[in-house]
Amino acid sequence: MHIVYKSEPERGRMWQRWLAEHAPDIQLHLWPEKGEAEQVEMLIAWQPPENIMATFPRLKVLFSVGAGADQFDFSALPADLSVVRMIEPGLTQGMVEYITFSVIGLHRDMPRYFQQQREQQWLAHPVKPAAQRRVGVMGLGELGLASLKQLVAMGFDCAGWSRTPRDIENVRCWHGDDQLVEFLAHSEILVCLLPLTAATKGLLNGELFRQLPYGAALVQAGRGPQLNQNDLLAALASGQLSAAVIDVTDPEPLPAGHPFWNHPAIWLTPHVASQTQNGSAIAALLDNLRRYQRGEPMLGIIDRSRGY
Ligand code: NDP
Ligand code: OXD
Repeated sequence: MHIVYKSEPERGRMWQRWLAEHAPDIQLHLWPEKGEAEQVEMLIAWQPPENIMATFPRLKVLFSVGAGADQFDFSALPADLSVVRMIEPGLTQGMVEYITFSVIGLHRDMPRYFQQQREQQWLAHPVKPAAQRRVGVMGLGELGLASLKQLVAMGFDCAGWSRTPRDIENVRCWHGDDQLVEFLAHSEILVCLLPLTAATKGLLNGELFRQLPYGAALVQAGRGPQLNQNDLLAALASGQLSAAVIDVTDPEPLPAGHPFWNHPAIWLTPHVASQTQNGSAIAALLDNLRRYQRGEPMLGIIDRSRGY
């Protein structure tokens, strides 16, 4: 089977060596090398080349090297081309770490204490037990579920929100637009792990913030365009929100002088909540390739009608 890889070259070389050892029947060509382009069935990329089908006339599958596929322009891809996103344990574990760290930091008032430290102020505030802290996770997919499992294990009072109904042990689940209000009322720390779709673009806005308990905090690790930045700043200024951990922005990077850079109640990270881990990802990818060869459904196929 012939595959072309078009992303970080170093990872490509590592994956090429790994496949040569573990799956010598698979030929991985590193872009711009294409092998015999008319033999190529799969492309692994963050951004595919223009005129993808003219370049690879027999292409069947486009793999995203990341967990999201919103970076692809679906209108430029033929309807029968399968688009598959990355699901791999290293990426999931990275997100669990980031969400856990963020929730604990917010739960334990760390943005406030860092500000007090800058002001040389020694002032203790009451510590709430985790069981009395209500954490709500938007998005109950691969990453939301794994993060909730850890938060439940730590004793937080957890809730989740998804598009379709879910049943998760020790997590109060709500779904759909009609149940969003109830879910938000439960979320003192709101975590966003939603994919970017027409329905989630701009969802984190002033109207939504007003439905959270007063003084709630936000962890945004989904995609930048989901957040209305001005509404976040207004909610922080009014006290409706007390703090925010922001990993994804629009644009990325933020321009110099953007108010998020120096905001005392915002922790900003440069889209590093989680990253595809080369070693575990190639094993997961090979597993998916074997499924394809056996004629079984691959894991992580994007349903274009849903947008994720
Ligand atoms: P999944 O596709 O596995 O899960 C998506 C979840 O979101 C599902 O539970 C789905 O509901 C829910 N959802 C989608 N649309 C809506 C909606 N309109 N209303 C309510 N719920 C909705 O995705 P992953 O968990 O793998 O990843 C989630 C996102 O995390 C990625 O798309 C990406 O944007 C982001 N990400 C960020 C990274 C970072 O470093 N910051 C790294 C990796 C990913 P249902 O269960 O009903 O289908
Ligand atoms: C991803 C990401 O989707 O890095 O993997 O955000």
